[in-house]
Amino acid sequence: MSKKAVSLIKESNSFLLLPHRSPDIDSIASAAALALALKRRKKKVTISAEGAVNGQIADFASVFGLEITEPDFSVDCIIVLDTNSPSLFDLDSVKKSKAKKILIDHHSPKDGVMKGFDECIIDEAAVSTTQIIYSLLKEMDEPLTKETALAVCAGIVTDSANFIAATPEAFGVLAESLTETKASFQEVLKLIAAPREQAEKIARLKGAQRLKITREGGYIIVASHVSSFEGSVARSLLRLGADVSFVAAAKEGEARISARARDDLVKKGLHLGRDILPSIAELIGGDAGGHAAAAGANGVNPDALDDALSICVSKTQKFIKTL
Ligand SMILES: [Mn+2]
Repeated sequence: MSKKAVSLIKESNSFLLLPHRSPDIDSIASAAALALALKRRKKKVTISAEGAVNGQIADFASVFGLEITEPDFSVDCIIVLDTNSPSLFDLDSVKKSKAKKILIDHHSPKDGVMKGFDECIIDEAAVSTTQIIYSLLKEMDEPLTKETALAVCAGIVTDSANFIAATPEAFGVLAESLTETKASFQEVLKLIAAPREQAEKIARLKGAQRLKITREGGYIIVASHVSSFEGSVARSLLRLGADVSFVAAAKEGEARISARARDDLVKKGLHLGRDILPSIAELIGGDAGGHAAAAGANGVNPDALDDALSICVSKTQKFIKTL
């Protein structure tokens, strides 16, 4: 863990915490755990994020007495959380700010983006960014509170896809957090339970209806398209039986692809965020990144999505042929 990051944090009095665009539980929980610790130290903290903040995420923040507001870049220190993709936060404003800049993330790093930061704490082995925050708070000698524990655990449960991608270290952090603060796991589950909206259920069903199936070497690769909830749809397609799924979502001037892969292919070396999705980033006019088993791409060219899906599928076939 970075000593320099800890001293940058200790020296600063005002903070802007930036979870990524349309924040998920891990990024808002990371911001929450850090914000609570900083506030205990009487520091001024604002949390801000690009794009829409859904009701579940706003509710999550409000449980901790926090709010997602307009960004104030004229602070002592800016901390970007859970992303190093320039399309997922306002990199230009971060760069222009005179603040000290810290990046905390568990996705595969992008050198170009990291150059803009004074310190980067990147741990790809961490299941969630909250797992990194847990270590950081320890290094800051910050006592673990029940609220912090709940936020840390929420990030671990959601980003490990309910423990499918969990590690012994993540289980360790979970057990330690709950034991030490006498928080219960049911409280964590209550915090992250989201009644699935009708729109998401429809997206999942339409995603399944529009499937294109490709078989390669005993594996099943699927591609589909919806108008939103592409991550949820990509996940649900693995549960239906696919080994790898690519789901595109097109809006006017906006193109997104979400991809998921089963663990056995990942163990054999498939890395969606590093080897598959970056190959279509330019085509859709944006960038791509993520983990081996879960990755995404964002761009501005929805007309290219069909071609992009085909490329993703054929790249995956190529990988399977090497096995
Ligand atoms: Mn995350």
